[in-house]
Amino acid sequence: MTVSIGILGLGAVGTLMAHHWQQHCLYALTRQQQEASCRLEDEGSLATLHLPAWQGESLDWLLVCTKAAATLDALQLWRPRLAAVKRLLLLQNGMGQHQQVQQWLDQQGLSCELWAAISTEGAWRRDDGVIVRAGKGEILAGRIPISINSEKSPDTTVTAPAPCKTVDNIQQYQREKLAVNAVINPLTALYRCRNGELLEHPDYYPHFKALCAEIGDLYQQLGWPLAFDPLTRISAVAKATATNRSSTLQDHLAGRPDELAYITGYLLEQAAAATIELPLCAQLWQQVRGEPHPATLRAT
Ligand code: KPL
Repeated sequence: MTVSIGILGLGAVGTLMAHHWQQHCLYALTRQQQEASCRLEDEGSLATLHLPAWQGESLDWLLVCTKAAATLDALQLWRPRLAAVKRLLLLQNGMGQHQQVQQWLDQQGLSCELWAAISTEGAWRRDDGVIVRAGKGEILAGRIPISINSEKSPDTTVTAPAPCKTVDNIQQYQREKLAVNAVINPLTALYRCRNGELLEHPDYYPHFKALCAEIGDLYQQLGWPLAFDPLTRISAVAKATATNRSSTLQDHLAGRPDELAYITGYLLEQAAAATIELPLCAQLWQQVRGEPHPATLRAT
């Protein structure tokens, strides 16, 4: 079935998704409110898609692939047209932004459903602007069950367009991915190294191991079940993505704001709310940001 999908944030992930969904009716939501060309190189062949600018046509899905911290500002820009959107699907790293978006939707009296997605697909932007697909992975999507004002009960037969796989408990998968990102992303940013070096370097590995243990303990104390041993799983991800620069390191190298507020920062907030100490995460935040996280200041 063809569905109508708007894409907000046509970076590496947004472009990859546009190509996945090219049989659907796609629209671009760009800052300039113009059509967009999305170039993707996959296994050596280059394909270009032209997406018309969204003029407010009704959308089954609005995919948001901006950085987590930019989500609300980006949505605010499109506020006058959001009544035409049935579902918002946030495909981003980190956690915490979903609650902010839901609160904002409720304040605005908007009843579109909120969905989250996580992806293990790999893509990066080459200097010439072409997005290069770096690795095939899985995209999981699910409804976020946190709407406060939603009057009608959600239609549980809805599934996100393939290749997204719709799951009931997206929060569980988000937390699992968060554990991975909370180790690899800040450490690679601190040491300015590729993911695989965390396992090999005699100074980085003890830090990596200790952080996996701290995050595993936190999850246990918060009652967040993990379907894996953190050290084993996070080591496997670092190995599988050994030559990658993490998204946080890429942000730092490019001078862009990173998403650590929604990764390490989110864990520090959760820990502080439950009066749990998280010394390594707090220290990492301080080392990477040059100042303590507000949640650790509140705790002292
Ligand atoms: O998701 C990632 C990221 O860089 O944000 C990992 C899994 C760490 C791969 O680089």
